[in-house]
Amino acid sequence: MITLLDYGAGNVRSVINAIERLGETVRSVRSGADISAAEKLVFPGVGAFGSMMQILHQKQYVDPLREYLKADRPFLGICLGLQALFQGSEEAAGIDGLGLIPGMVKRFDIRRSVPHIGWNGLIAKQPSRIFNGLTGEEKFYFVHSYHVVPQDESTVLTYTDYDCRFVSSIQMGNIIATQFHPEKSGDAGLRILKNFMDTDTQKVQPARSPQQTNLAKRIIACLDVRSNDQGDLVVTKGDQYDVREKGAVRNLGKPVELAGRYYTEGADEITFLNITGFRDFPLKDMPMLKVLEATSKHVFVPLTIGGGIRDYTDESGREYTALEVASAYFRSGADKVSIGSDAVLIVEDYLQQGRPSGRSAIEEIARVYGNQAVVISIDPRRVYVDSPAAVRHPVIETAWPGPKGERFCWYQCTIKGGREGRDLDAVTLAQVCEKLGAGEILLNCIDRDGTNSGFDLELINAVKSAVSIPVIASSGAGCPEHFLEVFTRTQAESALAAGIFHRREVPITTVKQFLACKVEIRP
Ligand code: 1PR
Repeated sequence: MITLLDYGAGNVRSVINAIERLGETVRSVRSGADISAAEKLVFPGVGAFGSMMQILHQKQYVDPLREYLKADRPFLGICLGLQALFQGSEEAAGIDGLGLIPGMVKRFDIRRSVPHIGWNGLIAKQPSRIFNGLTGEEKFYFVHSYHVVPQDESTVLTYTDYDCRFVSSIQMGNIIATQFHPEKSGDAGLRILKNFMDTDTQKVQPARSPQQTNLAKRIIACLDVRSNDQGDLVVTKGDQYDVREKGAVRNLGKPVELAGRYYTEGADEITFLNITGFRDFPLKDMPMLKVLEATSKHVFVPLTIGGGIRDYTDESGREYTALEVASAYFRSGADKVSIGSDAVLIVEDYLQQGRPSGRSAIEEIARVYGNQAVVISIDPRRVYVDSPAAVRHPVIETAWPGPKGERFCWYQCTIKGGREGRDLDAVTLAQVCEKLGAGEILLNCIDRDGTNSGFDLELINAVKSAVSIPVIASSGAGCPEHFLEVFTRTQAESALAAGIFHRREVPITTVKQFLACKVEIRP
């Protein structure tokens, strides 16, 4: 029996699913007494440090938790569940942590993108039972902007490199805590969870511990989902966003099945886009929530969901906030939500008012679930112009001139799945969204979508150089060489594809085999 400290902040479903997959039962903490009675306690912290500590205090969990830890009983902290063990965090000045380990939690002060999102390795500093069965070459999924800085090294279990060397897990007797997410780290992560639960397992060093680690470039499989004309929820795929062929919506498979296939083939992350979310209310008949629930039972890599994340009033006049919609997705197994159309409207409002509203979906969701949980999906289209002076948007000189030989273009944002162009460019959108608290950009390109002609490197370079958050390059992948191109000619942290995977033209395994030894990837 595993006791789970769920304080209601985010996606604990994945942790429950992972533990259940390993044959254990999970009981959630309902009172401080449950903590005291636990045999093995798992604390998957989610969200922001300040709100986590406030909720722990409100629920009167702090004292029983401190007692439990002081008694050196089996404990696994994950992400914020590691940070909570320290004295405090730069994320929440003046708010004390549990103070078990002397030291502080600090924000990354580095030249690379923050949050640190993706798969990275571990450098072992002491033997541990959690290394059992691992080779040492595995990578694990991280997503965080802050890292722990203990006063001395005695508790350090592993280090990880990301422009600096930081502590990625600690061990102190029976207390183990990781900055990475074992529940989102595929088979290697499940192995770590199992090793934690098997308290009799011996402490070992991994067979090989790397001298240094590198963040892997991520390969993401994207499933555009909508109802077809028969009312079935299907994975579809458009050509430049047109998903109909001979009048009917293309049907490329069932969402849960396909996600399972991509997990097995080695996808580093899976994204679902509910492409008609702009007109349907996602919480109405809730098919996407069911898709997420079912997927997260057998897919142990990060899941992102997009489509329809905005404020909404239903037929009976009941109002829902974007935060409520996002919360329903997180509870169903999503790790990140992606906001498309609403982000454009939010940025338009910001530019008009000259300041943030403080209440936009981006700000609200980032405040509760953390910046890393908010992805902005941009659907831009090229607009060619004769000269940079022709428009007031940032313009690039392009190597692919327009139909009339125009040498310049800008990238116009669209909403409602590309149906409506707005007077806003993709670079400005990305910059403002970062300011408002977005943690990552999913950069589509309508011109390249479904064309198999390669990613729009000019677009990716323009947006990537304007922001300091990670960028997912999307649209146009047709062969493994396109992934190499996007990873060597742009700074994009990850690349997403749909059509080539759905049609089995190029499996994910082939992309990874091709990239191995050329760029850092998760094996
Ligand atoms: O606006 O917040 O409701 O979100 C709607 C979401 O649905 C947005 O993220 C938007 O990108 C997406 N979407 C809307 N309509 C379509 C469509 O195709 N008709 N799909 C659509 C976007 C782009 C990618 C695609 C890549 C890779 N599709 O998802 O997977 O372009 O494709 P490829 O590798 O085959 O070239 P909101």
